[in-house]
Amino acid sequence: MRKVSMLVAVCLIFSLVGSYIPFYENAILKAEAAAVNQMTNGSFEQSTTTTDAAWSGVASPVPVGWGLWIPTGSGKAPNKTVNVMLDRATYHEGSKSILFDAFATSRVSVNQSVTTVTAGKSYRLKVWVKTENVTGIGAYFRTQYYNTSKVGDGPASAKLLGTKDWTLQQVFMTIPAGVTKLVIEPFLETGKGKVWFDDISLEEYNGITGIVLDQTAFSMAKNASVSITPTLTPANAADQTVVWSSSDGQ
Ligand SMILES: [Ca+2]
Repeated sequence: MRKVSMLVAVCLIFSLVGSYIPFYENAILKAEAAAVNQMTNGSFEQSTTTTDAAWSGVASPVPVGWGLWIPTGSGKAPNKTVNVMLDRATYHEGSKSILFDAFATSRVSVNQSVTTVTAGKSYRLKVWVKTENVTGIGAYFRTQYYNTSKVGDGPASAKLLGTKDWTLQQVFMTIPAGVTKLVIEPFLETGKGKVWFDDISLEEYNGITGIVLDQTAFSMAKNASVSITPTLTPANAADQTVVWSSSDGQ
C-alpha cells in the first residue's frame, strides 16, 4: 500500500465577519475595541527631566514610565555606541517616538513593567516599529513574566532588519498562573542602525492566544485515518472553532 505523507495545517478564526455576527458578539467586539490600554505612556508623548539612575548619561528629557537597559560593554559610557532619545521629528502618532541610534554595534532596550495584568486573562500587545539601516540580529520586542522573580519568557515579535517604514508588530498572550508582572521590552539586539518605537498598547483580548497539537508530523496509509487533538489557550475560550485544511487532497 502506498504511503503518503500529509502536512497538517490549522487555521484559527481570529475574527468574525459581517452579518454572521449575532448582536451579543457584536457587543463583545465593541467592548473589546474600547478596551483600556494598560501601558503607561506607550505613546512616548509624556517626557520628564527627572531621570532615574537607569537614564544616567542620557540627555534629558526622557519618557515617563520607561526604564533604559544598556548592558555593560555594549554601549555604556565611556565606550558609548548608542544614543537613546525622544524623537520629535519621526513618530507614528502624536509628536514623539523613542529612538535608538546605534552608531556602533549595540544591545539596548527600554522597558516597562505592567502590574495590572491578571493571571489567566489574555492580552494583545501592539507595537509600531520603524527601522533604518539596521544590521545584526535586529529590532524587535520581547516580553517576560514575573512574580517576585522571573517566571519565564512571554511572546516576542519577529526581528526586523534593514530599512522599513512604520510596521505594526503584535503578539497575543495568556498570563500564566502566579504571574503578577509583565515586562515589555522594545529592543535592538546586537546590531547597528536606527530603530524607532511608538504607539504601544496592551489590551485585554477575548480570543485564542495559542494552539498546540498532540502530534505535528506522521506517516499514514492512504485512506487510513488518524486523530489529531488540538489544545487551545486559554482552555475556556468562548469560541473554540478550529478550521482544518489539507495541502494534499489525495
Ligand atoms: Ca508618539
